[in-house]
Amino acid sequence: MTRIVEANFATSATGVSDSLPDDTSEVVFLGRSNVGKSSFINALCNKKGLAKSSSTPGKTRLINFFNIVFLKDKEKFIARFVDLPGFGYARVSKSMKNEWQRNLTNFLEKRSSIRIFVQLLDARHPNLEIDFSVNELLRKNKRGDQKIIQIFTKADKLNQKEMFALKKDFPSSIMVSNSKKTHIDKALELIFNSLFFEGKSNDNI
Ligand SMILES: Nc1nc2c(ncn2[C@@H]2O[C@H](COP(=O)(O)OP(=O)(O)OP(=O)(O)O)[C@@H](O)[C@H]2O)c(=O)[nH]1
Ligand SMILES: [Mg+2]
Repeated sequence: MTRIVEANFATSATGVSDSLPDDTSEVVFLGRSNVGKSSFINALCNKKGLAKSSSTPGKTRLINFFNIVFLKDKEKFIARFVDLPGFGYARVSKSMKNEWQRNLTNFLEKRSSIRIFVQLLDARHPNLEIDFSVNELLRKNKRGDQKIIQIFTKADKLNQKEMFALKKDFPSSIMVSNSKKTHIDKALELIFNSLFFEGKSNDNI
């Protein structure tokens, strides 16, 4: 079993230029505003309030870095989690929105320490245009040493029939609930293995 034994906030940045030195492998969490990125980080780390979450979309406005220590078979592994502002948040001014989007895209393309892109999608809305375009952007720009992992959040909001249909459409994705803590361990295992063990294996999409 893999566990996160240490998780601490490191710093915030607005883009590549004021980010930490890129000396540690990073897992970035991205997706639409309010999809549950910050809550997912807290669930993975089993640490409430580590990343600030809120029912108001647009809570995370900066790029937030967390120092993470995994423990697997008595061995420690070091990484960083990166909580990003959400895409597609409407209630900010247009110029601010464009600047965010540009900064974020620039960060995803230029930040050399990113190893894993964890793309989060809302289990209730699996086919949104904005998620497809983010996925396109990632696939087009990702380097050979980078992977994309797709995870659906808010699985607790689906009934059995809806869950069955989602699994049929996305057979290799993981469906988690941050509030009910379901399949968090499965997601953690996938992230850990992709980060440290799988070499250049395929994305889960
Ligand atoms: N029912 C349910 N609610 C969730 C889940 N994950 C997150 N939420 C709720 O969704 C809201 C948004 O969660 P955040 O973690 O702040 O979302 P975010 O993607 O970080 O949002 P931004 O920082 O605005 O981009 C909060 O009210 C959470 O409690 C989940 O798996 N199930
Ligand atoms: Mg957030």
